[in-house]
Amino acid sequence: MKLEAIELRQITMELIEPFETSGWRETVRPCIIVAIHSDGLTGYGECVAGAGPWYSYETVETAWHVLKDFIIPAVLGKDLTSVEALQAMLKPIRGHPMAKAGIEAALWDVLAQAKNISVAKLLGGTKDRIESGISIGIYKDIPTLLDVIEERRAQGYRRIKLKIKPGWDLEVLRAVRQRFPDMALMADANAAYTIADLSHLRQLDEFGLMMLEQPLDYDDLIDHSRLQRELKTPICLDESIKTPDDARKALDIRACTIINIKPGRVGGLLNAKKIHDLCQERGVPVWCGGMLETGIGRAANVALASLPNFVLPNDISASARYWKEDIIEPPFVLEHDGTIKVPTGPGLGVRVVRERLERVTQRYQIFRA
Ligand code: OSB
Ligand code: MG
Repeated sequence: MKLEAIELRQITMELIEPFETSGWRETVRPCIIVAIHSDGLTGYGECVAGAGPWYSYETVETAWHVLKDFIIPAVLGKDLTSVEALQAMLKPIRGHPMAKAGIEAALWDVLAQAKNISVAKLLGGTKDRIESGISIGIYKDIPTLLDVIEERRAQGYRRIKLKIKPGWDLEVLRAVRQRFPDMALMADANAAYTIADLSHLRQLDEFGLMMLEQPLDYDDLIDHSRLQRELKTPICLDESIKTPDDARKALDIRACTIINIKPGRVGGLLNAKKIHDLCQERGVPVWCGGMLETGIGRAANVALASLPNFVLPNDISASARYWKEDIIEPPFVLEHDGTIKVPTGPGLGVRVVRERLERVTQRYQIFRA
């Protein structure tokens, strides 16, 4: 398929409520929507780099630069029949996984449409619905947090992930456990601790957490391996796993026993699938993380999470958890059983509403072969 034109669009989406982690707070969500035009088809992908270098070093500015000046010139006008071919073309460009994942997702969408199948099917997905969990940020006090959890459970979310940090951890989890003794619960520190906090972190074992996500530094494997030896709670890595090789090394040294897979963080859906396959071979469960995606990125995440080894609840919540109005139709909704349906239509299986997309666009550029 010849990549005849590529569009870049920086958009800003207003979150329904602020999202706060151990390291940053988001009230609006900027991202880049990539569109590929080929053979009369349009494929969409979302680049999840955000406002600042908080979660990773990439930002909307760095991603725009790398897409415009390096990635698009490398692929524009080329005839691409596989995602592997795209990956090979982008190999000389080091790092910048979110920028690469944005265009790669658009190619998956176009390739699937050309075959008249869903991205889920093209990836090898086997599920018709995926388990939906919810990630709950840091709030001003514990009573407020307990009310938020109550409300989310009433909506049908069956697994709750709480953001933690030093000073918002033991007391919070104790209160949550007291109120919800049997709830599926996990915690995500976004790298807020160090190995010097070992004896403090050992106290988390009393809460029966499904897992503790990314307790230590954002690129560490070694200290996590040491920590996992000392904890009963399973460690799940997020930030530290940037490539399939990272995943292999992490499993080899038992730096974690679960992996959170995010296509943006690992350079795209193909690498995400490779990590899934590796973990499946080794009997390691995975789940799909989130980056507060619009419906475009969410649709790709849902497709990914339809692969068989996504056996734990995902950070893929309903559109309404994030946005007043999503940029796709129909929006993703939570079913009564706490799942989200995998779209079956061609490509991403959702319709991008151009008029809504245009309304939130801050910056636009089109590149023609
Ligand atoms: O660490 O998983 C994370 C959101 C933005 C950046 C990092 C993370 C998150 C979340 C929310 O936890 C996931 C979502 O609901 O999209
Ligand atoms: Mg995380």
